Amino acid sequence: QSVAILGAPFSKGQKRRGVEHGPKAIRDAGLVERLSNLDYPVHDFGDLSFPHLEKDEHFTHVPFPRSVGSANQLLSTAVNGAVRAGHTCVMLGGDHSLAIGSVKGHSQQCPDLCLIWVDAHADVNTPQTSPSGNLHGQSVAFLLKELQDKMPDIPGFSWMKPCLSATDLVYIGLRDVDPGEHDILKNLGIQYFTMRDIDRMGIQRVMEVALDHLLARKQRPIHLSFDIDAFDPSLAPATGTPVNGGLTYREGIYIAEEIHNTGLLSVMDLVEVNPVLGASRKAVEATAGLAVDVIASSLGQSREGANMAYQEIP
Ligand code: DIR
Ligand code: MN
Ligand code: MN
Ligand code: MN
Repeated sequence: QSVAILGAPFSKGQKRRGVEHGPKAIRDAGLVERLSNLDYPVHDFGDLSFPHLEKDEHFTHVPFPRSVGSANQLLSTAVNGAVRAGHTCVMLGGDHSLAIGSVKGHSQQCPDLCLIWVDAHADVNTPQTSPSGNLHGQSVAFLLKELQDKMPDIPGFSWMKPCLSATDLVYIGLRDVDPGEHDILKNLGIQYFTMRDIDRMGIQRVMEVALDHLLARKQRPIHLSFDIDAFDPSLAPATGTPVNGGLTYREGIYIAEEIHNTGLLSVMDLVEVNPVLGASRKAVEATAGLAVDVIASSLGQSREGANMAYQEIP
């Protein structure tokens, strides 16, 4: 198995500039070198280039709908191609609206995929429930079949049809959920683990229940969508919407290791690293270095010191 890295320098799913420099920050933190310590070839396909749209008026209070729509359409084609070529795909954001195209492109190759969303936020607002209007807080609403009748025709998204059911999704790390999002989580019976659940159950039990929920019935490809703001802001300060009380370093790495250990990781997103928002160069390097650690652990870097070679021994 080989790994494909796709950079997605895009920021118009939210209002703070700088997150488009996330892919460069994560590469500068040594991503490719770290992955080359693992046992498979790594192909860095560089950054996608997204067209700049001159005219892109708000849709109700939602900014940049056409820019977000067209960037995601392009990304979905790229992810689809990388998976079709046999790669495990790592998408470097950019803001979390990019998960729309990443998951959609993945689902075109793997229609039975399941989604693990690691985030302080649920990102399941519809334009109607969204307090901010920002599309990075609405990605999951585009993906869920159950919300199709709640989604208006947003300019730029005519290509996008939902591809997941509510039972195909698990959240981990939630601690800032909008009222309309909470209604959706409850009404659709979505499985989620808040930071409070992690406090109560421990991360080991959370991962056991989460993976069982998605995989017990049948083994299927995993899409991991990891928002760096899932981590505590003391560890990941360079991000647009930090929320206190996040994942510890060890909890975040444990999540990644357990997903690796399933052998089913097919595509992962690492999003919302914003190097412009770090208070210092050290803060930016810490955040980007953490992103590299999560990606490496998801792909098989082990704290035990051994790598995948030993897993092959029956
Ligand atoms: C908020 C913030 N729920 C919104 N969402 C963020 O704008 O919909 N997601 N920051 O990562
Ligand atoms: Mn997010
Ligand atoms: Mn978030
Ligand atoms: Mn391994």
